[in-house]
Amino acid sequence: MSEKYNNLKNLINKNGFVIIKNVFSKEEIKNLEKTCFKHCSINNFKSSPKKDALSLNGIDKFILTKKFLDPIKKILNDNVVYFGDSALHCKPNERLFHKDARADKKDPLLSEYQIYRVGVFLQDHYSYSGGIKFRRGSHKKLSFRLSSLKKILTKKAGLRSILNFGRIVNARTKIGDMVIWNLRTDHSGGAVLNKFFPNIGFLPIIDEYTPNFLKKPENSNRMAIFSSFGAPSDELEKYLKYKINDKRYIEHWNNSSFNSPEIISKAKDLNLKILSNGLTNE
Ligand SMILES: O=C(O)CCC(=O)C(=O)O
Repeated sequence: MSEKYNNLKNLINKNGFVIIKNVFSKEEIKNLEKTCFKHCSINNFKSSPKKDALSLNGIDKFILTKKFLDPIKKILNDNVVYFGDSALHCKPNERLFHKDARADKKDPLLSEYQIYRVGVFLQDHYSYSGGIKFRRGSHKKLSFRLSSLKKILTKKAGLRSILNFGRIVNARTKIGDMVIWNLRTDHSGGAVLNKFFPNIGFLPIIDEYTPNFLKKPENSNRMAIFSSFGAPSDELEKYLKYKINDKRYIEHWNNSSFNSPEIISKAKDLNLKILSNGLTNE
């Protein structure tokens, strides 16, 4: 495994996210872009396919490679579970800082959460808006909501866990880069790059109301693959239990399967454990 990944675990533990440069060649992304374009064209880029990315023809071959999996394997000490919580996005999500951790009861300042999302953008976001932004260190903080206040009042979390003022970072990925973030990290899609200060990350609500003349332009199509992985853990079990009972996600599970002999054999070669439909082993 490449030595450039040696520091990934430290970086992601410290910041809540990492941006890894040049994981893929331009040609590899160009080929993947053609595949994604076909899938996104089916609904004219108005919505994203309602099945898991590993069940999408062509994208399965991209995910099930050493190149794609090596960084997350390094972060998870080669003990990696795939559970069918991945997607091809044919447009950005709403601009809003949010965490993707679910059924997460512990104090984030004092506990680890070993579930991560890997993102690959099919277009440049160094000079174009529409990428992703993160709040540094927010994986160790609670979100601003009533349940967090309850955790503090019932002493399940300390007051320090609510002071969430880390720097906002625009990922500014180039073609071939990869981002990985902890599911506890605050992130928002559709990141706007200010034309004059692209390295200053503003709140998503400010991005939303930034006039066009102050923005770096958007790409004509915006596609990205987001793929989740975790270490076998109590947190992962709770996460899956929550997700498979979430009505908004039923269609996703029902439309996805990872039981083809090709997928099973590739996963085995790559030492990747696949939970089919988030439920059963293999
Ligand atoms: O489309 C985006 O950039 C947002 C992705 C996102 O929020 C997620 O995958 O959790």
